[in-house]
Amino acid sequence: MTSSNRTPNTLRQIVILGVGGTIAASAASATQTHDYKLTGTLDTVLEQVPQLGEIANIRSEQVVNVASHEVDNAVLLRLASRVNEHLADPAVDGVVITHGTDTLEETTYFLHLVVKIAKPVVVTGAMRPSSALSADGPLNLYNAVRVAISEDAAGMGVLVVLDERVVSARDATKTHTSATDAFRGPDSVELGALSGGRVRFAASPLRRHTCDTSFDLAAVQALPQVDIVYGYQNAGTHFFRAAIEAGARGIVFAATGNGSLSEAAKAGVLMARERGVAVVRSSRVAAGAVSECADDACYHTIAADTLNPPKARILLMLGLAHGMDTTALRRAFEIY
Ligand code: DAS
Repeated sequence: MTSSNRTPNTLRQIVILGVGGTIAASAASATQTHDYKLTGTLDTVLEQVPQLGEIANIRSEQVVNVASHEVDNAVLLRLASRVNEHLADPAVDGVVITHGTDTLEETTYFLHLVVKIAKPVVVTGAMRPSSALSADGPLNLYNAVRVAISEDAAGMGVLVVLDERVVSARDATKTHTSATDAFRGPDSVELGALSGGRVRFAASPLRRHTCDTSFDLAAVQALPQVDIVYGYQNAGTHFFRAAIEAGARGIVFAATGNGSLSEAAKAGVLMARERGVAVVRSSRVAAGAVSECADDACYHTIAADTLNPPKARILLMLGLAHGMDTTALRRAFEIY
C-alpha cells in the first residue's frame, strides 16, 4: 500500500539524509561510468527528482558527504544517532538515506541492528554517476521514498532499494562492481519489488532487528576495532599478528569454504585468544552459511552463520561494545 491517494496536505513526512557516494558524483562525460568524482551534494541530487514533492513532504540533511569507502565507525555512530533522533519526532514518518554502494551493506546492517523505532528506514544509492546516460540514482531515490511512504515498510527493519528491488539490510550484498542490479541477498528472496509505480512486498525478515535487538547506542561512545583477516592458500599467521598488535578486540576470519581453519589460521586464532581477542569464522564464499563445528569448541571461535565478513565485523563490533562474551556472541550470530 502506498500513500499515493493522499491529498497533498496529508502527504507523509520523509527525512532524507545524505551520506555521499556515486549518486552525488559526476564524470567528465555522459558516457563515462568510471573515474568519477563526488562533485555534488544531497541538494543537487534532490534537484534531479522534483517528483518527490508529489508523493511526500521532504526534509533533508547532509550528514557527511563522502565516498562510502571513507565511512568509518564515527560516521556510523553519527548517522545512527541522526536516524534515531529524526524518527523520534512524531511528525516524521520515515527516513531515506543516500549512500555510496561500496560499503552500503555494512552501514545498512549496522542501522538494522541499532535503530530503535519501527518506522521505515530505506537506504539507496547509484551504480552510475549523476552525469551518466541513464543514471540510476534519481529513479532509485524516487523508489526509495515510495517504499518509505508505504505502510507495509514499517517494522521491516532497514531496507535497501536499488534497481526496483527491496532487500533486507540483513542480507543486502553488493554482488557486482558495475551493474545497476548489484544488490541482492545471496541466499534469500527479495522482500519486494517496485513496478507500475507500486511497491509490492512478498516477504518480511525473520531475524531480529531494530527494536528487537539488545543493542542500544545510548551508552556507546566508540566502537571497538575489529579487523578482517582473509584466508587463502599458503597464508601465514602474520595478518592475525598484525591485527592483534594494532589493537583489534575482534577478528573476523574470511575463511575458505565452510569456515575452514588451516594450521596457520589455527595458530593465528590461538594467538588472538591468548590476548582476549574474539574470533569469528566467516567465509570468503559468496553464499551459504558457516556452520558451528568442532573447531569452535577447541579454539573458542564463533560461526558467522550467513553473515559475510564485512557484516560479521559489524555484528562483532556491536557485540563487543555491549560486553558480550563468547556465549552471548554465539547467540547473537544465531538470532541477528
Ligand atoms: N563511489 C563509491 C561509493 O561511494 C561507489 C558508489 O557509490 O557506487 O561507495
